[in-house]
Order: sequence, then C-alpha cells, then structure tokens
Amino acid sequence: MSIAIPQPKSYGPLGNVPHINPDTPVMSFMKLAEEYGEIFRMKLPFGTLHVVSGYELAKELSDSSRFGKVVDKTILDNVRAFAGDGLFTSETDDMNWKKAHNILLPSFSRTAMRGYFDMMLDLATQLIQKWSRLNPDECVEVPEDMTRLAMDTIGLCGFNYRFNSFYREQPHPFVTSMVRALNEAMNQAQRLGIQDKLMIKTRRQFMQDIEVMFSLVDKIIAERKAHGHQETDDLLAHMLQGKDPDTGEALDDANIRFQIITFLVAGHETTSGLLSFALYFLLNNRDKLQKGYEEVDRVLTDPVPTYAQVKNLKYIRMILDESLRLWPTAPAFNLQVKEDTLLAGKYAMKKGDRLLVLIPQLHRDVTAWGDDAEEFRPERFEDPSRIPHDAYKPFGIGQRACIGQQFALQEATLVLGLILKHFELIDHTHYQLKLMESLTLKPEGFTMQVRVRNKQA
Ligand code: MNH
Repeated sequence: MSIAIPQPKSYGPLGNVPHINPDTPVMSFMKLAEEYGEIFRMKLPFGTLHVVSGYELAKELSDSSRFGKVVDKTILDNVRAFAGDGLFTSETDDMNWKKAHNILLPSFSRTAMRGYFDMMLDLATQLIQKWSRLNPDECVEVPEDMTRLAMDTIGLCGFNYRFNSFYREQPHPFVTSMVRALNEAMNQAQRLGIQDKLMIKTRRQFMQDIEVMFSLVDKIIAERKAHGHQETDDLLAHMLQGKDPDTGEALDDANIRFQIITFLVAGHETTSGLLSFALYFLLNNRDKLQKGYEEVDRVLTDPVPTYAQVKNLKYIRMILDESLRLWPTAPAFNLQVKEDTLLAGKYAMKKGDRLLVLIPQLHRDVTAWGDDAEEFRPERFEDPSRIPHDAYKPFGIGQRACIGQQFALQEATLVLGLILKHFELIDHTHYQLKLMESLTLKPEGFTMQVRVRNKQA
C-alpha cells in the first residue's frame, strides 16, 4: 500500500513555481518542508521534483541500485558550459566520470592530505598576518576573506598557481569571471528559453567569462607541460601523469581543463562558506568558543602548527561538523530513481522520477537529532557511534559524494584553529544571520572585529 505524496497548491501552467523565491530557493523549500513534511512534490517547468528531507527516507538513498546522481537540468546543466564533463557535472555513466574518478581518487585520500599541509599553511598564514595588521577600528569581511583563502588554497595545492587574492583589493580576473559565470548559470535557469536568447549582452559576457577561465587554465596546463613536472606534486601533475587502472587511459587536455575549473568552482565557495558559518556560530555561542580556545591553547603549542597537531584539534573539527549540519554550504543534491520502487515502504516512485535532497532540513530532523536539533552543539559529534549518519549528508552520498571532503576539512580545521589561536573575536555589529544563496550558502554581509590575543605561551 502506498500513500500519496503531498503537493502544494499548483497555479495552472506555472505549477509550483510561485512557491519559490528565486533569490532564496533553499529557504523556500525549507519552509515548504516544514508544512508538507518528509517528502513533497513540486511541479516545475522541467518536470516534477520530489523534495526529500526526512531521516527515514534518507536512509534508503545511498542504495545505488535504486538511486543515482543526475545532473540537474536547471543550474548544473548551465554550469556545464564551463565545467564540461568534469567530475561534478558529468553523468555517472559518462566514460570520463569513472576515468577521472579513478585517476583522482588517490590525490584526495587521507594520506595525500599530508602533502598539501604546507601549502595550506602558507595561505592560512597570509590570512593571520592580514588580520594581525588591522587597526582596532577596522573590521574583517568574513566571507570575502574566507573566499580569498579557499580560492588561493585550491589554486596552490591543485595547480601550483597563486591567485594572490590577499594582495588584491579586487578579485583576480579569473575569480571575477568565474563568479559572474556561476551567477549567470543560475539566472539562466530562471529565464524562459526565448527570454534567454534575447539577452544578447548577457550572453556575450557569459562567453567572454568562459574564455577568460579557459585561457588561464590552458596557460597553466601548457606551461606545466613545457617545463616538466618532476618537482611539483599537485593535482595537475596527477592529472597529467595518471592512468586509469581500468582502461589504462589518461585524461585528455580538454577534460583536464574542465577538471581544473571544477575544482576551483567546487572547492572554494563551499569551504569559505563553512568557515564563515563556523565563525558566525562561535560568536553566538561563547561557551563553545571558549572550549575552542582551550583546545587550541593546549594543542597548538609550537609557533607553527604541525600536521599532527592539526589532526588533534578534535573540538575544532566538531565545531566544523556542527556548522555543516545547520548550514551545509552545498545545500542540496539531485537523484534519479533507477527502477520503480517503494520509498520507505510507503511512497511509490517511478523509474526516472527526480528527487532533490534538501540537506539543511534533513539535518534538522528531530527524529534523528533530537528536540534540540536547532541548537548549535558540537558535542553531538563527540561519540562517532551516536551520530545519525544517515541524517548527515553535507558531502552527498555514494560514489558521487564529494571527492574533496578531507581536503576541505583539513584546510578548515587548520584555519579555524589558527584563527582562534591568534584572535579574540568581536561581534561589533551584533550580526543577524542573513542567508545568501548562490550555488552555495553564505552569511551575507557578515563582518567582525579581531584583537590579537594575549597568550602566556
Ligand atoms: Mn565538494 C561533490 C559538498 C569541498 C570537489 N561536494 C560534492 C557534493 C557535495 C559537496 C554535497 C555532491 C554534489 C552532488 O551530488 O551533486 N564540497 C562540499 C562541501 C565542501 C566541499 C560542503 C566544503 C565544506 N569539494 C570541496 C573541495 C573540493 C570539492 C575542497 C575540491 C578540492 N565536490 C568536489 C567534486 C565533486 C564534489 C570534484 C564531484 C564529485 C563526483 O561527482 O565525482
């Protein structure tokens, strides 16, 4: 026996479009989920979407015989204009997905992270130095500086390229083009086909931005090929040298270009948003901030932190886990039903049906997290056996889960640890959270002040 999946009121040919605020779709979906529950249907221009946010349902979604990633036809399809068949925007049955996955997986293993540590530290140090030199009346633009940090980190670790964002008032031209192209990819999704064709200037700008990205990346690849790569051991080296163990094939240049852009896109906004939310939560939970200070003072005892010390920042790591629970910065992913099936034994789904997993709502399900689900409490992550793993999916699921998870968490732990080691944080505006939604989530307009801490050590 199956039960009907609820659907909000439909508005004729517009279907459920009027329920979605185009500036804050995630918030719109979360509000609807409050009202309609663990699963509901939305009739949208490209078809029907089932929005899932319940623990009981999420438990089944990792079953890859029944569900698999699909590149969504709204935004990601447009991102393909510059991310092509890179890992993030290729279908699982696309040959290049498996090939690149096989070649790149070792570069993202836990052991590979040790190799990126010194480069991550280089950029983290630039951030600490910048903040140390502020005058007392000046403030930090948190998401902006975190974006500088994350972008430069993936540039250096990935391709031995320095965007030098901390030395620029305006973003690097590549970053400007990337951000504008990402916005355009989102806006296109909200325009009708004919409207879209009429926007000639926007179209031209989009093509120009893609050219800017391609030309920098192509230059990096060409230079590396010309000068050899014996001494550099980064993602690019692995892409140029690696062979897929299944097929013996290497990645072609066009695909490497798309992978580089993919890593820059996928790797920077998400990580910078995570660090920004973590600082926001700490400002609003002084007792947790205090515990963070105690840990960094106990663990980071050398002038320069070591890899092993950062591994030992357990509470800092829990702060990040809990930040990703309440505001997972990549807030949704799309799945497709592979065969007719009954979800959780009660909802009939047909082959080809589309699901959107609404992560922030799943992460607030009280059946998994308890009645204090809305509270910021890193201690939830203390005992791994008590984490409801099926209700915690900030990095997606299955073989299409985030390949950069360890990378992001090592970087974020290092940076947050160093920030607490060096600074007292001051909420000079009594900042009220305002969510900024693009492909990812960020706290909009979040600034704070910092004071160098007086430490005994
Ligand atoms: Mn990441 C896929 C979240 C950091 C590179 N990432 C995903 C997915 C989520 C995600 C969710 C699955 C998307 C989907 O199913 O459509 N990623 C994050 C978060 C952070 C993050 C929350 C930081 C915090 N990601 C990073 C970093 C990199 C990276 C850093 C690169 C260095 N992510 C990827 C790539 C994919 C991905 C590449 C696509 C993997 C695949 O499908 O093979």
